[in-house]
Amino acid sequence: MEEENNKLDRIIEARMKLKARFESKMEASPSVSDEKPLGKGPINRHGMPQTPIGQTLTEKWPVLDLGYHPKIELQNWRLKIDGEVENPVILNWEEFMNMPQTEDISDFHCVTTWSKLDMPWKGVSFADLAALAMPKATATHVMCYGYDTYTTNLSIEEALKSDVLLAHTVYDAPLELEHGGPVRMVTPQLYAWKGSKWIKRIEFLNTNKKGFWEERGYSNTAYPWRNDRYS
Ligand SMILES: Nc1nc2c(c(=O)[nH]1)N[C@H]1C(S)=C(S)[C@@H](COP(=O)(O)O)O[C@H]1N2
Ligand SMILES: [Mo]
Repeated sequence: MEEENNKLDRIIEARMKLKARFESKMEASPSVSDEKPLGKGPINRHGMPQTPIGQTLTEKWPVLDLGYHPKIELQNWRLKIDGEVENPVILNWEEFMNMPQTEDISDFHCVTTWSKLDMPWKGVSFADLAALAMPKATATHVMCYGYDTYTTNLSIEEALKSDVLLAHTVYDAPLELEHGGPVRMVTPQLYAWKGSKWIKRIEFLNTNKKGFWEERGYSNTAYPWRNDRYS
């Protein structure tokens, strides 16, 4: 019990350090700082128009991926966090589920122009995982890897936003295989391709590298309210 409390204290302390280190970059990011975010509808939880420019709302939840749905049994599931960090870690399922759990309702914006609102996710926040591994002062970006060989890159200040989760549950049920179960990342303030389904590794980088779609002309930054789809 005491050990559990110590672990939680360590994570909280590390989170505060990370917050202090990235706060100004997070505040300068488009979803918070843009004077005229592009879109329509009521103002959402981030202060942005609910429907980003060029998006259409859908009730359905399409499946978009490379066509291969890797089935990982929970006893074989691992999440590796490495690269430019003080404490590289490999979490198994039990260790992952013993991390602090976060619930958040957020919107999902696919670059192919559909958006799905108010998805109730549950999982471990990226910020808590980053706090566990503690990125070195030189770290600026992350590369996320899926079990299907997918990769995608994003900046640490975007990944640290409080609604970025490694989610295992949605609509009160375990995340289905076709949507990236057992665990996928979600990035509600960026286009959804920045959230790897079937996530298996988060690599911290001291430079920006391109992932699968980024290599093929998609944007490095992927800001929905800037129509920032391609580079
Ligand atoms: N591992 C992995 N993650 C992925 C993809 C993929 O092909 N492989 N596709 C991305 C794209 S382009 C989108 S729009 C969303 C789609 O998530 P969904 O199939 O649950 O709607 O997942 C993203 N994450
Ligand atoms: Mo997509």
